Amino acid sequence: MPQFNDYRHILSALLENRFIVAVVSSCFCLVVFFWVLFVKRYYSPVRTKILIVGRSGEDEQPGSGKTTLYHVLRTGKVPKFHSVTSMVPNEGTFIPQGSKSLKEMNFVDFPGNERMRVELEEQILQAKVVVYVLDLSKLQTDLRKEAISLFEIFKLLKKRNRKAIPVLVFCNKVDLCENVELDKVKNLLGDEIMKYQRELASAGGENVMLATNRDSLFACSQYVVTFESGSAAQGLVAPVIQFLERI
Ligand SMILES: Nc1nc2c(ncn2[C@@H]2O[C@H](COP(=O)(O)OP(=O)(O)O)[C@@H](O)[C@H]2O)c(=O)[nH]1
Ligand SMILES: [Mg+2]
Repeated sequence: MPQFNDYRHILSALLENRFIVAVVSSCFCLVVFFWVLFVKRYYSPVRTKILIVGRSGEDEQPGSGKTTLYHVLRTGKVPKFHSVTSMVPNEGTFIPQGSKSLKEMNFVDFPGNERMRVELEEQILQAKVVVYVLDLSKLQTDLRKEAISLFEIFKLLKKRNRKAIPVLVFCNKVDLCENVELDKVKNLLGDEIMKYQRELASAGGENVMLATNRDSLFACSQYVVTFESGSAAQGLVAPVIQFLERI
């Protein structure tokens, strides 16, 4: 059996060889470097990111209200700006106005433009919460488009393998609607997404089956979806704040 002294001799012989010392210390530096990167990515404050997503305006139609919601959360006031479909995310760290218990959070109002898909994927991987803003006043006419948009978000969320992320579907513009029944909205959207994924699968698309039924579509190991309603332009965003307070 080799004795302690033998190991000491081997070690001092190795340390005398500068090449070996250089290789070992480079490896050590590399390991530390990757470890720091890993810790930064998975445990940094970035994970307090509240990502606001949803469809943007198209063909002269207004967007769902993401930027309005962002401003109401930030300032407590309804913005007096003309809606422009942006290609740049709005980002800020603040305590949402109207909350007594929340700490500072990093909010990102992410434009729903198709061309920003790669960036959206990156944002979703880093998010702590996703708030999907849906224009309830156009749900009947835009049901398929909303279903596709939400399907794409769920697909990206499925790529996460950490703890389930809370997703809020904020049914916005209730001031333009009568008799809002959130269960009905959830069922309508759920059925349309299921229909869409079946169509994709029968057209030969790969990896498009998100879920086999509506329940597992809205709650799985990667995300859990809650539905709330309100009106950003009327300053009625308390359900969003209460949702953030619960998580
Ligand atoms: N009636 C009504 N209009 C809203 C509401 N929220 C936003 N809007 C309007 O919808 C338009 C698009 O809003 P915006 O926040 O720019 O949408 P985004 O493209 O999703 O960022 C603007 O004219 C807003 O004033 C709401 O709750 N009710
Ligand atoms: Mg916007």
